[in-house]
Amino acid sequence: MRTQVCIIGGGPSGLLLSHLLHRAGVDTVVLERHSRAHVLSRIRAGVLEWGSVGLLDQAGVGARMHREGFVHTGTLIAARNRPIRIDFEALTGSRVMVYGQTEVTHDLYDARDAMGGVIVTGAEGVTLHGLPDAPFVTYVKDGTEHRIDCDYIAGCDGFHGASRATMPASLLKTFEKVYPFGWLGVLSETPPVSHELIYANHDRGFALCSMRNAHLSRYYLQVPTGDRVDQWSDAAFWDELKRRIPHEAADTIITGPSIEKSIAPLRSFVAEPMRWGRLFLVGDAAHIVPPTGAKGLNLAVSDVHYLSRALISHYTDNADDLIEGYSETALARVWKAIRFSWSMTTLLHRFPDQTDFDQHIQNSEIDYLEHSTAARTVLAENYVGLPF
Ligand code: RFL
Ligand code: PHB
Repeated sequence: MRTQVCIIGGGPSGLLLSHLLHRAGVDTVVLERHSRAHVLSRIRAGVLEWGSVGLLDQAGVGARMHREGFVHTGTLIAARNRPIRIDFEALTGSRVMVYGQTEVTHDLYDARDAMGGVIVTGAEGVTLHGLPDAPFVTYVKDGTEHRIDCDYIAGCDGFHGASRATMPASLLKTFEKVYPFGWLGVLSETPPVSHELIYANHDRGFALCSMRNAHLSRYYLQVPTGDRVDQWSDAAFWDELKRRIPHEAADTIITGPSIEKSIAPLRSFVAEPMRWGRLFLVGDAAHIVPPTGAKGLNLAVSDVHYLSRALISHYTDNADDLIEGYSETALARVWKAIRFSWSMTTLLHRFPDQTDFDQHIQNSEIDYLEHSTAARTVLAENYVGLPF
């Protein structure tokens, strides 16, 4: 088989890249290790920056998002039982869209199907060859080995994928910070406790109230590294959540059985560069952020913006300057989101080694946020998303 761009990974970044390229007349094949049902069962991101909304619209996949998603013009940061409203609309003129990653991925699979896009699911043993100059990819499907010759490879295969691992260690520089806690997430078929997200800083640890729709809520608790899901009964989860969120929310929250419960570790990670000859890294394959800033999926989307633009310029105008600049351009935006996600995480969590001094700094930062429009503007501008 031959294609122009072989895309490894059928998550949101791989599918969106494939769709944007196909609409511009560039041929792609997507290789996904898992089944479609598996990819669609992963409960992950919930918040889209307005720039991500725009790119999904541009790709022609925004109709259901605008019908079923929720536009949020602000969010609440609560500490010591006092919610501070960050008014995105007033502070930045922008907003965010609450629409689950599962739904985005669903819409992208439907759009790929409608255009006859080639997505190979259940592709095992995906291996990249011939880099940096003459790439081809091999994989095994149903016991048979296949080979795809291509001009370029887009590594959209997440943190544990094959693409980054193929880059020479002598070229790759990585930066990492592992946080000493994780997030325990619960999805429940209950109405959300608040019509805006609540990020709660509490002596017992961080908590987040989020949502998927009017009947589906998503909640998170900071838990120590090493905690297991089976240590957390539903009752224990709700009790702890109620202790950490503002009293008014705790008094009115509707609880119910969890339909999904999982623990995610928190880390910041960046791999540089994001290009090796004809291989590009995109999304979680190149960088990870702690979820506190709601940036992971949005960074994957902004990488896709830069890369699709570069590849379309190569195929339509024979110009390679955007390809040459891809890594530098994408990384400049990535590091700003890495910084913001780190600062939100530091502002809102309890660290095991936090001293009284550290605690005073955190308290005064929150105090500053409450009383300074400038501080709230900085937070809002980053949360709704810096421009592409
Ligand atoms: P994905 O989604 O991991 O997709 C990669 C795909 O590649 C496949 N794959 C392979 N295929 C073939 N061969 C191989 N060798 C392969 N190895 C892997 C995988 O099966 C998979 O289908 O990466 P992508 O597309 O870059 O998308 C990134 C986002 O998924 C991620 O950044 C977000 O989910 C992060 N995230 C959030 N981001 C936000 O923008 N806002 C949020 O509110 C938000 N909340 C979250 C989050 C992530 C979380 N967890 C669990 C990690 C909340 C949580 C709890
Ligand atoms: C979510 O709804 O899953 C979510 C929302 C905001 C975050 C992280 C996760 O910062």
